Amino acid sequence: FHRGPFGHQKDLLTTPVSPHQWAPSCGQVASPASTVHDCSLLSASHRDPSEWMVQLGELASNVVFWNLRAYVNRYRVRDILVHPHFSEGFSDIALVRLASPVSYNKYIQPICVLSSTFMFEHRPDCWVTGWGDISENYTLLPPSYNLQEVQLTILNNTRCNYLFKQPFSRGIIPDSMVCAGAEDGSVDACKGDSGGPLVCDKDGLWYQVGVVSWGVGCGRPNRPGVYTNVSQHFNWIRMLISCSSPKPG
Ligand code: 4AZ
Repeated sequence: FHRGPFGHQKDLLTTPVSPHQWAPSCGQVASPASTVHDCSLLSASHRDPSEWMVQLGELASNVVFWNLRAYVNRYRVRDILVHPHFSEGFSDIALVRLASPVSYNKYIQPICVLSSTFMFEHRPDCWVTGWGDISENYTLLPPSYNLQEVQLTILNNTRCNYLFKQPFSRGIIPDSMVCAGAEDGSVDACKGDSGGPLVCDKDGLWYQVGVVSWGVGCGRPNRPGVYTNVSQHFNWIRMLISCSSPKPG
């Protein structure tokens, strides 16, 4: 189990990302959006588009002199496309298209997307990152300024629906969503992490498997985090990623 520099804080769900762990391969981990294409980022559709100012390559959210750091880049948003099937708990995914192509560097890299998540189930090398709350019980404290990360596992939907059924509800996880975490609740995303990526390393390449969407609290036993299943939206993503604006008229 990987721990960041403050990993002794066992009561917290996530630990800070340290820059030396930020080793890029095919795809890099970013939050609350991830680069899937030269001009396109993935996020959650329940994020308010008017909040958006795209800043890539960031680890700390409290840095004022962002433009003094060589690896950080800012981009204007061309448009934000919300999935047509989006509703509460379904297809919670949005494509943020940028006005200009991203210039990649050591810390800003595109992430890969596969048309199936099957191969990532039960693998130990999946991670979620974000600047959201570090515990359901710490919501009155400001969340960490440093990007947080935690290693978790992908559950299949049959298992996840079984867990959510206990003790009274019905299975509520559709195929457009995927669950991840730990059945004992020791690791999870939390409020404010929404829109960020759930990524898995396979043979040295990073793949985006999920987008942080919702949960029942954070870090509760038998209540894994619920993520948008990115692979289920593969064709939608592929159809819409582009760098050029549609011609007027
Ligand atoms: C949220 O409200 C949220 N435990 C995101 C993830 C989880 C819970 C809440 C998962 O943004």
